[in-house]
Amino acid sequence: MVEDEEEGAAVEGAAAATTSRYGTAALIGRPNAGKSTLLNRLLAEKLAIVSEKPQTTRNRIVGILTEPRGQVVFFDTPGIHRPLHRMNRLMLQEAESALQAADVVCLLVDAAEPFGKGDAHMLELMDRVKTPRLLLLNKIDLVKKSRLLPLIAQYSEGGRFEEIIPISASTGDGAERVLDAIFARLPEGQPLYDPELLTLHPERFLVAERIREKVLEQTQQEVPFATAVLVDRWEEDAAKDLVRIYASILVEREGQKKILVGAGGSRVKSIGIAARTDLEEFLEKKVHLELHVRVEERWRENARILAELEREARLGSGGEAE
Ligand SMILES: Nc1nc2c(ncn2[C@@H]2O[C@H](COP(=O)(O)OP(=O)(O)O)[C@@H](O)[C@H]2O)c(=O)[nH]1
Ligand SMILES: [Mg+2]
Repeated sequence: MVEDEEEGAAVEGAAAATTSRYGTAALIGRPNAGKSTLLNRLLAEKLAIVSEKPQTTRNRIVGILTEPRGQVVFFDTPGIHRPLHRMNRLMLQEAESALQAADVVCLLVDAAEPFGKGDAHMLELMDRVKTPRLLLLNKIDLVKKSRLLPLIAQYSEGGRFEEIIPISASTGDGAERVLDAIFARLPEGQPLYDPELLTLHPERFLVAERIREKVLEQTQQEVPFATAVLVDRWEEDAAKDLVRIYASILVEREGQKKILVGAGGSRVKSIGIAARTDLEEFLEKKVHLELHVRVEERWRENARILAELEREARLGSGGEAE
């Protein structure tokens, strides 16, 4: 990681008034608990893609929050689940390494769902973590207050959690308390990153993710899980203030390709329109988007393709792809 002299000085100046804290916080939990929704809420920016389908997040997503009191680097992680493919095993590694690296661990639980085996497994995992742990009971907008109290009592047993905070990542309820609880547990230190920096991922990864989000929105059953997006080409046309993006949507079988393309190309066209609208807002310029659906048999087991996807997501110093 490169440190920039001038930026470092600016950060110090801004933070001189109060004690500054710096550290990392991991968002951990089962698929669909609301980790990515919370990350976006805390950053007040849509960084991680969100969907009602489980296993939407496949990589560790880094989001940076800078306030006068300091800087938190968040790790949003893939949900902890039973891995069926090589890809899913890599997803679990991403979650576990975030768990080990963090200064504070936040376990998110969907409070609207009954406690199950998966939740018991999460608690076992928490028992192996040495860092301060917070429990965030999410989706309280869907839960009656009378149901919340027994849940809090249940999770208090064992004394694993330093705080139990009911939240709604969707409405923002409880978000300030979460930040207070995290900052209180971070070591003192100077922020490492430019306060303007939101993430360390290359822009083309964030773009591929947003395209994938539209695929998730517009497909059902096994198709979302069998899909990956790769940006093949990215051409800036400065004269027209336009960017041309050519991306491939990978599927595993011809049948899935047929579904994704749709009758007369209607579905991929509709995905393309939704993605272009979103990307124009995100990149703040006109976007020309071309999507190409490609069959890559068993790509979720294919080390070469997984490595390529991993490379795309790789953390840089932010901004452009290297
Ligand atoms: N009602 C409600 N829905 C939520 C809340 N947080 C997340 N969701 C929804 O739950 C689903 C999964 O959210 P996501 O952030 O992708 O979960 P993740 O897999 O843990 O990252 C999405 O449909 C979200 O809109 C919440 O606080 N309240
Ligand atoms: Mg997620």
